Amino acid sequence: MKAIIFGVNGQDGSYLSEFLLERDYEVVGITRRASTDNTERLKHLASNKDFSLIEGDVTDFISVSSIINDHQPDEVYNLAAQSHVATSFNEPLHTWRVDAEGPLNILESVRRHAFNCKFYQASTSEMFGKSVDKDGYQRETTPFEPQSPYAIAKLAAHHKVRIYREAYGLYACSGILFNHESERRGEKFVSRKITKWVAEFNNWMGDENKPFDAVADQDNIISVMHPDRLFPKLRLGNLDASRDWGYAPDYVKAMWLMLQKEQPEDYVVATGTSRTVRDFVRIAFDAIGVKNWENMIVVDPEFYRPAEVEFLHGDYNKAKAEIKWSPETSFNEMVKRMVEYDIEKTSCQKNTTLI
Ligand code: NDP
Ligand code: GDR
Repeated sequence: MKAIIFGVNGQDGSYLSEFLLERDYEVVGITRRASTDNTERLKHLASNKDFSLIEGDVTDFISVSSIINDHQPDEVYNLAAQSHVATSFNEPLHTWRVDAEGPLNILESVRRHAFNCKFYQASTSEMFGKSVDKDGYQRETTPFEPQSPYAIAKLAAHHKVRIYREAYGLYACSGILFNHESERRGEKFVSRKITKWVAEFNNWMGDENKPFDAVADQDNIISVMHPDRLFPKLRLGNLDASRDWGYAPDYVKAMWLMLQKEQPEDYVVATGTSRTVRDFVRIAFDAIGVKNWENMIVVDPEFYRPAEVEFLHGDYNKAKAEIKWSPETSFNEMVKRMVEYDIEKTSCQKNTTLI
């Protein structure tokens, strides 16, 4: 089997590549041209003979249609996106081109050149926006009420997938995935921003300041033992936003399972539990044994959004019943893994700098 992954060098693309290679797929990954190397998450796959990378950009129909025509894949996964919600308010046109026109370029290329191939689109819980069913969940039937240029572009793509399926009979489906994080998460998303800061803070404290021994002024944390040593506080936006957070390696399995069904359908992929950003911060600090974490953060309006999605809580019962998918990694375990990974990574970087 041959799979093409657009957005292969992102968080999900790297895990999906591993997942498919373990199942004896040939994987062709598409990355857009960058002036410096943007394949950090894929380094460990470089020597795999079944894995190759080629340049391509989803906004360029010629590039996309040549790739589909030349490779004649069995499955195509579109994970490529400008995926940062806050950025979409500043770059709405770019977001539209990548997140709405990009999927259309792929769908049309598949229809013209590889009609029998199966197509997966990365849809998102952001499409629900403010909309929640009376029982407090969002599911496949919940009306969409997007709150950002990102969510609107993704919703346009979501409907295009449905149209290509219903009008042309293409095997095309969308996974409506709720937030999922990992050690490979981009550093601008709140989860990784928190775990990276907590790890750096942990390493700054060092063994000499443990058990925790520091005071805080408005912007900095000050070592009691060495008052000349300062560490800038963690600056965050809305701490009350609530997200249904899962673990990315669990979620790429759901993408694949969807494409193994006889008939294409859309599925919600979530954990069924919702937690606030404040909860995330608390659990991350727990991992380093710090309790008085409220003194360590500053709420900074710079990180507020012009419009916010306050509450996401997914019902994944359809996926559980029809594709036998359930989340495997708990929220606490995921946060702990991310903090531990960042502690290791940060201390290695510190050592490298010293050398
Ligand atoms: P990432 O931001 O980590 O990855 C997105 C990828 O898309 C990157 O590899 C990026 O490449 C690539 N890309 C951006 N623009 C283009 C372009 N014009 N042509 C080709 N490739 C492009 O996102 P995730 O891995 O977290 O998410 C994967 C998909 O799932 C995205 O579509 C996202 O919107 C969606 N999603 C994610 C969720 C999550 O919680 N992670 C939840 C629901 C949906 P580059 O490195 O060059 O920027
Ligand atoms: P989200 O993820 O917008 O849900 O989109 P993000 O981690 O950016 O924000 C989650 C929530 O945290 C609040 N927040 C902050 N967010 C960021 N980035 N930085 C901060 O400092 C900060 N402080 C508080 C946000 O306001 C928000 O409420 C992610 C992306 O992966 C999308 O591509 C995907 O579609 C959705 O998840 C499901």
